[in-house]
Amino acid sequence: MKEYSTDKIRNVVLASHSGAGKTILCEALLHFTGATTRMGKIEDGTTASDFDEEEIRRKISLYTSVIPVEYRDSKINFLDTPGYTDFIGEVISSMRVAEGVVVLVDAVNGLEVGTEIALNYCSKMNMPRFLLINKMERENANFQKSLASVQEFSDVRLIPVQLPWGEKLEFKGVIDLLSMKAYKGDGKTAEEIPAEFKAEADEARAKLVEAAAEGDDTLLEKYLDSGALTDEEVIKGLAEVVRSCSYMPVLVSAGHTGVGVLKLLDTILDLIPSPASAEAVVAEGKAGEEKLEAKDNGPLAVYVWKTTADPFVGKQTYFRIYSGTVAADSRIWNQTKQMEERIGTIGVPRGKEALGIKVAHAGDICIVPKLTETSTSNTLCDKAHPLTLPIPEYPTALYSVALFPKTQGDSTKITSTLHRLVEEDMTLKWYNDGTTLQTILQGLGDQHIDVAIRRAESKFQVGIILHEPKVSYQETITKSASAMHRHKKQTGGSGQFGEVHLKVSPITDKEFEYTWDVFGGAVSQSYSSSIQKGIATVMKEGVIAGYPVSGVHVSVFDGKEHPVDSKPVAFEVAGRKAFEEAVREAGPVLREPIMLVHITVPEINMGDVMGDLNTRRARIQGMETEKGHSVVTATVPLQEMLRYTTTLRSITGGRGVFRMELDHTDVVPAHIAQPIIDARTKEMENRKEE
Ligand SMILES: Nc1nc2c(ncn2[C@@H]2O[C@H](COP(=O)(O)OP(=O)(O)O)[C@@H](O)[C@H]2O)c(=O)[nH]1
Ligand SMILES: [Mg+2]
Repeated sequence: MKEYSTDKIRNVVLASHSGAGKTILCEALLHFTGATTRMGKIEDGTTASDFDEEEIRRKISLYTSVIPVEYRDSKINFLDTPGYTDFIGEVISSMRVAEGVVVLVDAVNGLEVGTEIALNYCSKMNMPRFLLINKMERENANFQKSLASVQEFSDVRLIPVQLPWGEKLEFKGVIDLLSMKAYKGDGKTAEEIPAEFKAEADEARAKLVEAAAEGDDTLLEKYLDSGALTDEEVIKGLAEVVRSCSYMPVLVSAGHTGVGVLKLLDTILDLIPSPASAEAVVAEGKAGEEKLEAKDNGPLAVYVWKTTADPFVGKQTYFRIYSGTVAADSRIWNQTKQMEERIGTIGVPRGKEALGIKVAHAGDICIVPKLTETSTSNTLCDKAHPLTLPIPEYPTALYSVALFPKTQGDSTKITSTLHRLVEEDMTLKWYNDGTTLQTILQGLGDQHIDVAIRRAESKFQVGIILHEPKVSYQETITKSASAMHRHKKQTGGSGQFGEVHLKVSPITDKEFEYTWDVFGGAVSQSYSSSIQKGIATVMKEGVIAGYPVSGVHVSVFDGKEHPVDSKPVAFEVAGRKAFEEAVREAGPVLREPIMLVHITVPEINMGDVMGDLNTRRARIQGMETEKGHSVVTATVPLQEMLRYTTTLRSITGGRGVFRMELDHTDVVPAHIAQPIIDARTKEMENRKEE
């Protein structure tokens, strides 16, 4: 592919609710700019964006694809993102490396929840944005209604820069308010605005000029004096109000038929900043913050926003150059990993293809194969001029599953596979739970986990079984108790003898404490470490329910030894048994983790959310309402929160979010603890029978 200089590049995210037509829009953009001879179809799995086998199978986008579109001597890198909430991480990573977002709505459905979420991230990340009302040719398409549904939600004012030339089956083209011309079909040729739309267009144009005048003071002055601006001034002013996120231009299209697609490109080139004119990014350098402008001769600063590992194709690293240039056959310093990487070939990604180039310029998005250690969110730079680029904030993964290998062979591969998966995806985490001895994978929802597991199975050939994770309960005691145990085996051969008397008492400030309080030398203190060893085994394995014991003080206060038969192992057994018995006598209970949960939901869902929390043993700490949103703070046992992601989504239609952290542990109420204890007792009995 041709090389493009910084001012000829645009990086634009396509974001919306799933199904608004982003992927098909990309097909149309490629086709109507002459890059492809025909448009692919979702139904046939033939689009440039959705090339992954899982995407083809599900007929939805799961990963961001880069679709570069060459037009008017420039290149627009479209980042086609998935719309489903579980994959919001892909949208965040894409926004991180783009200068603008085109937010789509389906002209029949209007604003949908996935689009609300995309708009919220646009605001959070300060992204210049367009609203594209798509599928205008559909029966029941309604421009005004769709526009109103977004305006009601958006904190940025909408300003039409186009009007639809007809609607539904009559949707012929777009009336462009920037040039005050009408464009039929894909929009190659301009014609006069049809008479029946003239008045409406004049009125909309007046509003557009007024919005543009807000762009800067001289424009405003001129506008107030003369009541008019030239076409260039309108574009200049609008570009400014778009860049400052004061306004969101509104456009129309039907990706499917190609109507409006070229005018979309024209408007992007006019109004969305190129990397050269965008805000400088702030990197962390040796001597503090450094502002980086997208310039070829600036210090090298490259951000890795996406990586994919594939055992057949190898590793692919997608990066965005913030400053400097990257050439094929060169070396680059990975500042995050503190190591050098070799760059062989570089390319411009287009779906699954990589179109080779020799040099990539500041502002561009490229792909390199076979970087060994580089993972998503790393910064690459010049070793002599170290820089670290900021990483965006991702939602925390709160949907957990426990993973088990299907076969012995799988168990050896699980760790390395999980390592690969989380390296690619900033919203996926895994760890081994030391208490429950389970391998836990955490993601944003069941679909997210499902896709990750399928990826592990198909790409890395690892068989995985999923279970609901166990909560890491703890056993503890509520009162003091004493017990003794005599371990005696003195029939035939060498004998064993050890007797231990001990007392357990609850403590709150420590997990465990041990004291040797034997007076008069009934037992030699040299057996103390063996006794402790016996106790430690029980502490780990638990007494009543198989969970670790904590919050116990043990005092060994008496015992007996035999001059010949006493040996360490005998005292270890005696210590273990005595401790077990003492714990059983000391009012043992289970403790559970209690989470501090913050839930944000639309105000109208508040009642349902509270009602549901009541069934989850929640204690409400606070409630606030602000701008139509309510925030509930509550402490809730972790056990009750395991599948809350799914519940909250269904109560709020996907609009609710929550986060949580460990607050404290508390005693599990008897009616909940008993079944857990019973299950454990049964399990132990079964084990004995085996
Ligand atoms: N009627 C109509 N259907 C469309 C249009 N664009 C896309 N579609 C269909 O809408 C569905 C979702 O499209 P897709 O591009 O996958 O949406 P995405 O999830 O936003 O990427 C597919 O069945 C498309 O064929 C359009 O302009 N008009
Ligand atoms: Mg898609």
